[in-house]
Amino acid sequence: MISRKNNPTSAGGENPAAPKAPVLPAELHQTTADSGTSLTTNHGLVIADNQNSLKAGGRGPTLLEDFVLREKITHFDHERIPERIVHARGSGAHGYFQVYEPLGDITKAAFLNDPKVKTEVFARFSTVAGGAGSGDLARDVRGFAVKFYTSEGNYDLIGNNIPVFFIQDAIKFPDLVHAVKMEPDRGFPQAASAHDTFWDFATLTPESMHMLMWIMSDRAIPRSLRMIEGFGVHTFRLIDASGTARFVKFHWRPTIGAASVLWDEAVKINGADPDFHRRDLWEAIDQGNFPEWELALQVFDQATADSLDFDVLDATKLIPEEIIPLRVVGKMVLNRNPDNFFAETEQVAFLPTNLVPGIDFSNDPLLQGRLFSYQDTQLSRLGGPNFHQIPINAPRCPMHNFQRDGLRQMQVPKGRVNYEPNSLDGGAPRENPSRGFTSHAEPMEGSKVRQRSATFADHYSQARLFFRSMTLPEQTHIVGAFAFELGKVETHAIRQRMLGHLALIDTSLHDQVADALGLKGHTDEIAPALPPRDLAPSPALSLIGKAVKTFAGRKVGVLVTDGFDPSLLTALRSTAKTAKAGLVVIAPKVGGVQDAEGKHVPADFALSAASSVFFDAVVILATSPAATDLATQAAAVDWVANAFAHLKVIGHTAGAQPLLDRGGVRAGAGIVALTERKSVDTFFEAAKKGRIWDREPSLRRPG
Ligand code: HDE
Repeated sequence: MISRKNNPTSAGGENPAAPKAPVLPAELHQTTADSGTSLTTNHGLVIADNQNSLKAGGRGPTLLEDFVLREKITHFDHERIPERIVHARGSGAHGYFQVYEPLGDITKAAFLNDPKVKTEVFARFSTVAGGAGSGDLARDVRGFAVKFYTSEGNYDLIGNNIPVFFIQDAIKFPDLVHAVKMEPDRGFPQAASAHDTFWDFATLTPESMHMLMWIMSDRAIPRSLRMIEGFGVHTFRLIDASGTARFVKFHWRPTIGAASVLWDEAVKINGADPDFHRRDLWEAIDQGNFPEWELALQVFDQATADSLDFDVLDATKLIPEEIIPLRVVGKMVLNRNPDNFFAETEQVAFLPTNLVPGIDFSNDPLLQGRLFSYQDTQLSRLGGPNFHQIPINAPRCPMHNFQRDGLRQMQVPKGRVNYEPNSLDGGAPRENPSRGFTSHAEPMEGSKVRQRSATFADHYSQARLFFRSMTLPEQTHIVGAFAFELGKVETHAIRQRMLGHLALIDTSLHDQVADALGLKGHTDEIAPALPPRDLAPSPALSLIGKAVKTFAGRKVGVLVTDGFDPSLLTALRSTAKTAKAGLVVIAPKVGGVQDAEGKHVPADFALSAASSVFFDAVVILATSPAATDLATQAAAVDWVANAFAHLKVIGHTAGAQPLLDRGGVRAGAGIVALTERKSVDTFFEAAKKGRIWDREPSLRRPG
């Protein structure tokens, strides 16, 4: 505060000799013009004072003349650009992709043919429905977009963590997105499908049934962005050097396995740390635990496509791995965090039209619409046609053409030739039929129609296939999700309609949801375009069924109290390190505790700041008096009760019992008494297997 006493000019009138109130500690001021880097305006003028605006007297009005202030504030006023209409909330990282062996038998794409080459990539993961500031744990599909900066130009594989989509034709996309986003009159809910407009649209759109099953499954609430699968969704084409085209479906598989959280956990994580996924990705990369995915392909020819009982151009269908197995072809490693979130993660512009020779589109009508949309959206997001010059979007290979000028042109093209053909500049770029991109010459004929192919008409069989491929806990979670979402819907008729669809998908699913809602006998009769068929289940679709038994990339939270046994913490630390897992020490207060040997042990977090929902398994190293005291504290009791309710493995000392009792922890599978070194191994062995699913039926039922 500048007081009147040391500011004698308050009554007006200039007094340059008046003492100035210090604003910053002296060492933070740049004291001499020549030391260090000088702050400048955007035009290079060195700034002498970045703490005070130019005023008519120390307490007088600010002068319009203050161009330094005006430049700074004007720039600030324009710092935001329109967020993405979908996928606004995203997190990105740099890395590389490397193919395991040349794929010349199926594609001529250069980056898929040289195992020595590490192709630079930038990946962005996102939720779809919420705004840029929404919570990470929304029930939603996750975007999985990868830009490969190849020697032949940028290739963008823009997929999701779910292999199918809500709609079959691009013309329905604006309706779908309007329906799921905030309702237009009230502006809520944010990042949630649990509202009337979404379920109204979905229940009137039978083609969405298969995707609804995935969205209501655990896939929509991942444990970590490092633990999601990715899918190209559409059928694409690969072209080999002889020009032979084959169909392909793209898959990404995380090497540490795919995993999800429970819905109750998701809700709590969103409150305790809305940046949970973004932070997790950042910290993993920062600590050198680089996330990795293998790229796998389902490659098939036209005859195989014709033999399938659905249309491969229909994005609401998947090809079970049991029918066309995955060929694992390479690996992506994300090993560098962005330097600047805005410049990179926000400004990255993915385009399904970014292709390289050897890869091509199919006629999937959803994909065809995307080919136009992404380019178009960048024009308004990034302010004009030169967004490819932004460093994160620029190709790493040479790029030459005669496109010129436009808003935000950053280059200074030389010479008088800006057209082709020309004879004035012998060195000017020319088309190149031998290396250039050519579209697959697919024969075409047909009438110009607005029509949905009859081969797209089965909306229920694969929804049924998905449900029946799930393990029991996964099926129960789907029932719970439907019950939650439909429970939030206000219009009863919408619930009835959805029950009608569920009855077509699977009778037991329908009955369980109707029961959870308390709405038996409220089911609409729905006449399907085609009656659903029983297809062979695909166990590969189950997350639990194929869970990787590992604790790598996971995190254990260790709650310590005064007087705890430090040898157990040492053993936990070293085993966690060997398991490539994280360990976080939590104490009642962030200042830490004194161990049994009287040594001060610092804490990473206070109990109140590190809810047990952040961890994959927990340990309580408590003495009996400390546990008795903690048992009177709601935060500690919740910590333990939540870990138990979220089916986590819990390691504990004998002294922790009073707290365990208060938290309702019952002895049984996954509750490991920690006594000496060996018991620490037992704890990690149990934690590796993931959640204790058998505990769940006794703790919650859908509804
Ligand atoms: Fe997108 N989608 N989308 N989408 N999409 C966008 O492009 C669109 C679809 C996907 O991290 C937008 O640059 C249409 C399917 C991802 O920046 C926009 C249709 C799949 C991302 C757009 C679809 C996706 C987007 C918004 C139906 C899975 C985020 C900002 C025809 C295969 C990429 C932008 C990133 C983003 C349009 C359907 C994935 C508006 C019209 C299917 C991962 O152009």
